[in-house]
Amino acid sequence: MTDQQKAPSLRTRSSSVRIPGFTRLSSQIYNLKYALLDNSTELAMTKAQALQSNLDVDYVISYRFAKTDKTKAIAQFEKLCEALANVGLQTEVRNGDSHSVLLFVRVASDEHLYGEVYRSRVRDWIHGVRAAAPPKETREALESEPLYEAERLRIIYQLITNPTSEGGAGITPKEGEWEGVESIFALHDHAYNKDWIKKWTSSYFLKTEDLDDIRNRLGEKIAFYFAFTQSYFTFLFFPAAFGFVSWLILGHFSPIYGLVSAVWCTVFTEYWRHQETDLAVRWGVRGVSKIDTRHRDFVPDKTVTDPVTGEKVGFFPSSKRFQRQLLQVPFALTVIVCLGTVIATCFGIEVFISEVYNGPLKSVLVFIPTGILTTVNPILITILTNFATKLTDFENYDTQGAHDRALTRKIFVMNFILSYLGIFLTAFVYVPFGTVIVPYLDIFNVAVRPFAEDEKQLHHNTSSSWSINPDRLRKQVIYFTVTAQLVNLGMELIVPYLKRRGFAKIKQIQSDRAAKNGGGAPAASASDPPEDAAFLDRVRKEAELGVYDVDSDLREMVLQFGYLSLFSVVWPLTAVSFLINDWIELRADAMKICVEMQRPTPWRADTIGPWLDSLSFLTWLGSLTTSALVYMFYNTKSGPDGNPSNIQLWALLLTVFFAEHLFILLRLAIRHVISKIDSPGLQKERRERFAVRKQYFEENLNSLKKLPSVSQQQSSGGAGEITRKSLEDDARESSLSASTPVTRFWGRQRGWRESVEVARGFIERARNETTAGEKKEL
Ligand SMILES: [Ca+2]
Repeated sequence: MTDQQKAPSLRTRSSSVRIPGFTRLSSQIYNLKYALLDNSTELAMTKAQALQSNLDVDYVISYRFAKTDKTKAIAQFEKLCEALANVGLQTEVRNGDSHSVLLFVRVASDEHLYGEVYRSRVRDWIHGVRAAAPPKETREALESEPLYEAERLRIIYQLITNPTSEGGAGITPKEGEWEGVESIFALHDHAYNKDWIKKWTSSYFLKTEDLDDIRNRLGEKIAFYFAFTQSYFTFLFFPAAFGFVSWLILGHFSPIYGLVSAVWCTVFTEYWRHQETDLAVRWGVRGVSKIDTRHRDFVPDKTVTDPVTGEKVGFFPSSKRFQRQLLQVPFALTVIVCLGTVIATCFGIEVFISEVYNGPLKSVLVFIPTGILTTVNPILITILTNFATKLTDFENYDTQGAHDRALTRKIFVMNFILSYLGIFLTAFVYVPFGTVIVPYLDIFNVAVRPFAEDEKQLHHNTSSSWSINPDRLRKQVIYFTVTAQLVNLGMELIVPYLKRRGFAKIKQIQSDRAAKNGGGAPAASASDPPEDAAFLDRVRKEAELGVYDVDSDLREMVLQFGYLSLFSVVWPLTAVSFLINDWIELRADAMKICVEMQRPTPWRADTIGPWLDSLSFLTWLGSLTTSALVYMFYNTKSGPDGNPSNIQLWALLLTVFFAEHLFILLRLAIRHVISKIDSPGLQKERRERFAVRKQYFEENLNSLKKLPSVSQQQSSGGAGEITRKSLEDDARESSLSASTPVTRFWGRQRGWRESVEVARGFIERARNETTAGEKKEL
């Protein structure tokens, strides 16, 4: 049986693996969630119909005028419709909720769309995203490579939002003159969504075809998120199994587990790097991240002529940008100081209350730090994120890609501190220096003084009898890897729902106020044509939904990976928890996109971007923390006793240094091995490039074929018997006629046949001499 024969039978077997009972449950959840979204009292039949069809609508533009002057709003809306009509879009208007208008947009003619598609594909070809130029005939191009839904929606979205200089309508939602344009969104395909959720919740594994489906519907950027999470999930099986065995046999802080975990993290990171390329080729997007779209808020210093293209372009000196980028250092310090102070203070209070303080209300007071963290941190993060956005704008990047990368890096720094600082404090401050520091925590007396009945309770067991709690580190890791993950998952599904309700309320108040000023407005649905009522009701609800941000989901996964690479040696079951969590996470995120968010605009991507760098960084840092943790805790079965003299600083540094170098060697080796793996995507790329080369080669050779080739000339020109006699005649002849030494030298033999003939003469003569010599010797 060949491999090809085997493949289909394997596929049918794996797809028949279904989770009993789960399919029904999942579709019930979907219906329930949708019912929450939809609280109208219309007949179920019409509602079902409204969910089935999008009536050919490509995009909906929500235009809000609650805060603008009426005549100004009308003038601006007229401008909006005109701009859209100019780029070949047909418009249709309906009444929206609370002082808004819904503008439905679709492409006026297929011919117009095909033109745009062709333009987009040619642009890709010029940028090297596709190997071959698309066929000149658009019909032919679309037949050989049909338009997929995400491509169609992306091209129309770009038609609406691209600047007029690039052939778009130049609509910038919520910005500048288009402030009234609240959102531009496509309508959900509910039939597909329902199938999607049903399919995913009923199968254990996602296949590449499932990811292709996401790519076709929601675009490559979102597909990359799901592909990454699925890859990570599949990889988790090994550390989960190994972690479980190691938890049973090896215990905590096992150097063997630490080593295996470091190898695994490296293999995963490098494998993903490889797979990313493979998927990018499979989806035909390799190189799209290199197509630079101009950053909208870029402010050039001056205009210069590009030495390469000869075009006039805005220029901002990179030395000046570098000076501005230096502000990242004080920014990072500010982040560390702000977040670090809050986290360290809460940490101190927590240690003090749970381990030093022994007065009344202890069980309640231990929640003080959690309270502070959950209230202060979100506020701090909002402020710092604003700061990061302003700083990135100030750095003035000329391309959108560079801007996004710079912002992501800053956000990663913030999240890094938020996620890991607590555990770092326990492992590297509390444990080694606990006995030195804890007595100073008496300053937190102030916090609990009102509750204490006498002085003794405040200093119950400091310094003399106090010893560190060996279980604290493990408990903390378990908290972050189990409890916090579950809380995150819940928040992800609940927060958008609450947010939606909150915004609906605010808008209601806003329009109520407007109504008071300008007289009572009728309900939005009052002017609906009866046959569209259910559909419009549904569109109004989708208009209220949030905008999906795939980066926040990616960030969540990368930070989760961080716990595994940095601290899983503390608690080897970490991967088991993540394995379960991520199976649900993948489905919950799909559900979130379908129900809680507007249909995302399908953007392209060929990588998970700067998050890949974060992944590499966390893997590298993991080799440091794991070796340090193993060194500090391995010998003490019950945990360290907290005496700093037990930990030799030089030995710790040596261990870390050695482990880090070992890690770098290991990574080089793994990267080398993985780069040798061939994959269908890479084969496809090579095949395409070969086909292109062959095509050009043949096209150019066709013109050459008219000329006779050198060998033909010789065989036809040099006809006739070649004898030594004729050669000698020729040589004599040429020596007479040729004038320069060079032409005489090269004129002795014509063509390779004559060279062979002359050489044969030499060789034969030589053999005769040697045989003669041999005879003499005998
Ligand atoms: Ca998520």
